[in-house]
Amino acid sequence: MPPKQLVPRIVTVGAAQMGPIARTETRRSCVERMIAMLRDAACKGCHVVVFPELALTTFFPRWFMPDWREVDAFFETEMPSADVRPLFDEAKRLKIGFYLGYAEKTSEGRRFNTAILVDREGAIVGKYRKIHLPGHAENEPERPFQHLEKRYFEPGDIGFPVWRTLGGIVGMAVCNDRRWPETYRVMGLKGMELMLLGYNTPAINGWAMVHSAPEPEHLRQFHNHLVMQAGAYQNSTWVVATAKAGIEEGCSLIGGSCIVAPTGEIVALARTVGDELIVADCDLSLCTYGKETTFAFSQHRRIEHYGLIASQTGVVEPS
Ligand code: CDV
Repeated sequence: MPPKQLVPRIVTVGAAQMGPIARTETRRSCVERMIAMLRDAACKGCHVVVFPELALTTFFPRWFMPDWREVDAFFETEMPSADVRPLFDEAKRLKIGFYLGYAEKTSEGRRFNTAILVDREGAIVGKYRKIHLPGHAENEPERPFQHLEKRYFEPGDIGFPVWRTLGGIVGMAVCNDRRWPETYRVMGLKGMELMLLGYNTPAINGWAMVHSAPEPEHLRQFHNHLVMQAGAYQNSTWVVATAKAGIEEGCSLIGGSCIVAPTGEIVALARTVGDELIVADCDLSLCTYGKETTFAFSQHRRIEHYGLIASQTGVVEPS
């Protein structure tokens, strides 16, 4: 019998890395930059484009702002807003879906670090709210800059959904989520074939600076890729990760936007720390091999030994 052939399912994906966004830069200006990359993506045949985390403003958690009115100026209360509507319109005209990260304030006054998935017809088909919020909740003036995500956002309240769209099963995550194996595994257990993610990662760790434990920048980039390559391989999924990069308000953000295959190999990598589109033809049928062999979850997982993962947060050492 001839070997069973898998039918290719190609999704052409763009990671639209953004260079720095100044504190004074308007949403309209950010949207113009995104539209320029969307048009480039259309020329390159993209079906979907991934923009960064908090792509409509500067990365504002780096500042302590005692006045919540100042904080709220960075949040969206509707999506699309009038400023963001041109992005939706152009994407629909070009028939390109997109992932967009932004700060969401709900009608009940709750604040989340959110990403939406918009399909090729311009409809919002998915929403994810960042679950793993790094940083701290109080002002720590001894740091060179703040990382106040725990102050400005609540942890996401909608779990890790996945969606049937783009001819496959698609999941989303935001920045720090990529460092946690649970993120990939929960969506891997729902059959995820393509994970979309945006990030803002400072090139230095503010805590390490204060505690004289500097982490060289090359390690920051190494860990960025390490976690996503491992997550992709161990769940046999594509991962598309888009940075906001470069020197933003005096704070250096790593680039390194990349597209990772289900083998764990990086197949496209940004070269700059500015606005840059990288593209890859992601064949979702390539996920099948890992999902049916080494990582055939139903055959090999031993859940009777995994209970601690979902019942205990911190370390409990043996007595
Ligand atoms: N925006 C982020 O979540 N940034 C974190 C930094 C603070 C470590 C990250 O995991 O990249």
